[in-house]
Amino acid sequence: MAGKDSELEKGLHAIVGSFYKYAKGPPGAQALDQAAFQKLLSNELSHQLTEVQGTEAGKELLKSYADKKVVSFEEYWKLVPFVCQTIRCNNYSKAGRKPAEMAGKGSELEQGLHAVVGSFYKYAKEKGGAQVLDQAAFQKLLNNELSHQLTDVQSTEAGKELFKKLDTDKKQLLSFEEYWELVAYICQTIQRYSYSK
Ligand SMILES: [Ca+2]
Repeated sequence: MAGKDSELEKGLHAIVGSFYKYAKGPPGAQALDQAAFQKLLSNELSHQLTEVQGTEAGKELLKSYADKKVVSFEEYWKLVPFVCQTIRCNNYSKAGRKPAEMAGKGSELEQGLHAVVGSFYKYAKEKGGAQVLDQAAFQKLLNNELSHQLTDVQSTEAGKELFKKLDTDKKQLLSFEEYWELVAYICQTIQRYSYSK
């Protein structure tokens, strides 16, 4: 598959990679201690999580996500949707800022998170008061944004199968939450193949 990775593909790699950039420990059990977690917040999330840039606030945030004193990948993964939720509220709700205001700003991780959220809204249409993807829009997203990452679902038939799998409420439409399952699946795959050895 020729060509460069899409913003979405780069973003998915940045989300996984940003954890491993700061994590320490034996392969398969890397985690962020408090200092590493604080570095990640300060270096990679300074535009997005402005209120946790102080050490005390960072410590509180760590406590709310970490089971022990360190943040595992699984726990980091719970923080990611929280940040995406703030992006959705700030940039894609009717009262929110325009997405363009963030363009070009931020770390690779922040731009990646914006790409993950923005890619959904790029193809979504409003139906019944919510933004959703129908099958045709989803196929476009797969073909235009995920052609390097999901090579096996580039045909319409395979895309339809994936759509069915993700459409858990069987309404023939994908909500952001259903799209999120795909994001999680791709990030797990990236983690397994690129970082678990
Ligand atoms: Ca659905």
